[in-house]
Amino acid sequence: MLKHLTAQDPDLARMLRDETRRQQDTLELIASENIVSEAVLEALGSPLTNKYSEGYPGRRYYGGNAHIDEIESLAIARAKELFGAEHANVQPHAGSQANMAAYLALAAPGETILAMDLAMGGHLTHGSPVNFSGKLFTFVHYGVRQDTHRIDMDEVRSRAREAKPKIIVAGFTAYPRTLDFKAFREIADEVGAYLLVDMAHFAGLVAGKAFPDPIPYADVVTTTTHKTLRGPRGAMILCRADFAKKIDSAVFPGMQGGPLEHVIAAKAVAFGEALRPEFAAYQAQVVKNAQALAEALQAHGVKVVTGGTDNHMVLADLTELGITGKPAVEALDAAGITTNMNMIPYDPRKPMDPSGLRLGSPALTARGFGEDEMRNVATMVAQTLKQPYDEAIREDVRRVVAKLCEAHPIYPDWKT
Ligand code: DSN
Repeated sequence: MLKHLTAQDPDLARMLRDETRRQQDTLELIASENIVSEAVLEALGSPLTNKYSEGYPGRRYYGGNAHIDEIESLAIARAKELFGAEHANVQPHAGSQANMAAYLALAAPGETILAMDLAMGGHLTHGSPVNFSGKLFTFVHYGVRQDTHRIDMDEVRSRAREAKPKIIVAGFTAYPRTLDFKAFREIADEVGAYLLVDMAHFAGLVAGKAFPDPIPYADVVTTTTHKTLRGPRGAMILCRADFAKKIDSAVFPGMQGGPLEHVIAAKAVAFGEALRPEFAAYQAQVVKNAQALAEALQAHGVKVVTGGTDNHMVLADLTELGITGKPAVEALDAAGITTNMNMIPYDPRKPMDPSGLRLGSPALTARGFGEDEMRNVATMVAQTLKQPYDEAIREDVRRVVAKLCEAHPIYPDWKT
């Protein structure tokens, strides 16, 4: 592996191997990350990166696209089959671009969009003032109830009635429960809004039938392809046939230039994998593993937001442990466990050192971890959070982490 890179650029080759080794030797608990197959990696590292193919299959602005057309058409066909969607655009480079294209297709700059507040579990592109979304559109937000920390559809309805948005967005980055798409649809219909579902976090669960299906209810669905869906870093947009032209024009020429066809090929590979029956078994295990993690953390005295999870993530509330998000991430990192700090609902602290820690099960489940191993992981997380600077505990945790990682290897070909 890396024969040419090692000869030509040994420094970079070393860095690449170091990162691959870090992935092998640590426990990845970031809820938005995953471990792709070697087949996905091969498509990503292919000569397809050389090609310009602005436009869409059969309608390109450059010659030489016969094979690229075949590849992109395959990705589109597989995406449609996987989600039962009428139309798919597989070109968005990332989730932010997918959301930008969807907003621009459905609303004019300045118009109103209703979405989940970032501080309550939404996303930067759901109208944060520092993001293009908050600068270009007028966002209003719903959150979660203070007593249950769950979305209250009555609140969504009253916000929608007040604001009369052009678009209602359903989707989250830090909410450990499912969404009621039927209720979102009813509210959208009542106020004459489009319903946009951003399923970036739970797309894989939807494909594996481990989460409610938004496709029958939404006008447009955006998603990344690299989270629970377990494909390459990138995104796509699914929509009803009557929105196809608007969505395609919003992506190109509206917002992007040449598509990344090597990434689109890798998306096709990942969609092919997701169409196999074992993918549903993987997604069911992702949820079971997150639930085992949540239960075991609570048994160790770590509070989790909403008291559990219905999806792939657990949001720990560190308030009662006397540690905040930033040192918690650093202590876990030092023990070989990778996580991210996160705001919890009604967090009195700031995003750079909030009161929460977000944990997820997709990557460890991809490595073959089951519920017993997740309970073991929960014990180590709890020990570290309670005694973050205890060297003996850190050493013990590191030893168990090393054993677990060795038992679940990734990318054996990349060692050399
Ligand atoms: N950065 C992603 C996440 O971690 O949830 C969202 O874009």
